Amino acid sequence: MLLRMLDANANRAREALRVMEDYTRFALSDEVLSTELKHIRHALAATLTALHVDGAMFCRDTENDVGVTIKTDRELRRDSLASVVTAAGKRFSESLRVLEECAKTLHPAFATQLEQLRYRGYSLEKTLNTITGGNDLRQKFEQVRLYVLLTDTLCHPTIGGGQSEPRPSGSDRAAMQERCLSLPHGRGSDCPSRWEHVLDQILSVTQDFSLCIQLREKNLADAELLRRAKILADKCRRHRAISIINDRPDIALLSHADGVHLGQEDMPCAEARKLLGHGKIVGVSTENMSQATAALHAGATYIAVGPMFSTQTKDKPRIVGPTYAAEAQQKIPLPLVPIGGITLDNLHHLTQLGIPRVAVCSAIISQENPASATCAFLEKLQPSQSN
Ligand code: TZP
Ligand code: MG
Repeated sequence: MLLRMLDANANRAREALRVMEDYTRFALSDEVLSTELKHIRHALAATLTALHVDGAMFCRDTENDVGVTIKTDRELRRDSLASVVTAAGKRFSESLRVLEECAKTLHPAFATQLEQLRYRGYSLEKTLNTITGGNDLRQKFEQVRLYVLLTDTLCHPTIGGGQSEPRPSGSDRAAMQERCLSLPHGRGSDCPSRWEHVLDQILSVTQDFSLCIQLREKNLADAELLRRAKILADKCRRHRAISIINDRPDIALLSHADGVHLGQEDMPCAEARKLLGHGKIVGVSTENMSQATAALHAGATYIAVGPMFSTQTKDKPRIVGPTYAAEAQQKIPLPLVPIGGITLDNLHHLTQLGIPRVAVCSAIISQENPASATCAFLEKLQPSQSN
């Protein structure tokens, strides 16, 4: 009886390890995790051999096993590869616990070794859960249709202080103006500045994960950048939009934003991934297929491809155009974000390639009415599959 329990649980543990190892190796290409799983597999094999579990196979009686036909609905259905891995993690710790308890009656020293392996399995299970959580973020990013780059100085000058914005009334308004004037540049933390008004307008349009907002500020002091990043992350979270911080993984982490966007000269994607883990979005700017392929292998969540058209927003002499977007769309299995000079008038060059999302800066934030510009873009972009 004991031998049959040992045999069945040794098989369960080995199979569960194989599932996790193959997932980390083939789906994640994660060398560190797949190596750790391989080590656990070898250590388990050594302990089982020492316990003579291999010989327990001769007591196997599958034909008369009453458990073979007992299956629950849950066991027969897995929603995704991630849930297959989650189930494998649980199966591993359960089977190790049974092996450990059985080993106590045979050789208590081996029970301790199995206990250690069970603990290693727990931390791997936790890591894998974080990673599969990261895959959820990727799925969330796939719903994005409009990616807006937000820079205060590029916002329309009338916003937040001009005639087009509703202003606070009466004594509230006077008090707020006084506070604003007493602070450097007339703006303070309790006095929303232009970028914040624009953000509010854009976010007011929809709450269905079709928006992603990137905070793109190149010349701010770190403290101010972090303050704005926290505001952005918080507002996006409340409006079910994705928040991204340009250039700075540290600020993305501290502000609890959803991720970071990196250019070719910024921190390399694989290093940022080490810092942020698998639970954050990492986007990478690319302008050719070799950069796109490198970003894929370095663990990017999405790639930006551009510039598509001529742009005043960034000094980019070489326009790569929709031809590059089409090739990347065909060959790179990541969400793609065309960027650079995209307007309502040239958007069709990208949508006709079947690309469902674009990144836009001036065509939204430099408009007098960013909310209606956002609506106009969203109307022309194909709706998310999951909606
Ligand atoms: N990277 C490539 S083009 C670009 C960036 C940040 C600027 C996009 O701005 P716009 O105003 O939509 O052309
Ligand atoms: Mg950058």
